[in-house]
Amino acid sequence: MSGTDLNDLIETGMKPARPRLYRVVLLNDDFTPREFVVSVLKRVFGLSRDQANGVMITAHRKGVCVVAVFTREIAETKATQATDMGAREGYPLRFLTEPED
Ligand code: TYC
Repeated sequence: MSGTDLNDLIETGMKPARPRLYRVVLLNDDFTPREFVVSVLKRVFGLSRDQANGVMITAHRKGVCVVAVFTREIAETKATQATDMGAREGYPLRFLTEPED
């Protein structure tokens, strides 16, 4: 058997290209409660309470904070889920994605 993508890689000795990675970035706002931000970071991104609190405080003080890095579809899905959780409560909480270099 031949002609599969896997056999092509084996026969040519080529390695698959690494997928481009995307940062999920949390934006500060003046309205979303701190504890709500922490709960979203824990639920959507699997952060511990201490990690979530650190990300929230950095965004609060500096305006933005990188939450995590994923392949594009996962980054976009999580940013949308997290933004929607805020919107459902009437908060302007926003998560963006941006490609790494
Ligand atoms: N700045 C908000 C407040 O003082 C808390 C907050 C922190 C909101 C980080 C968004 O990304 C954020 N209630």
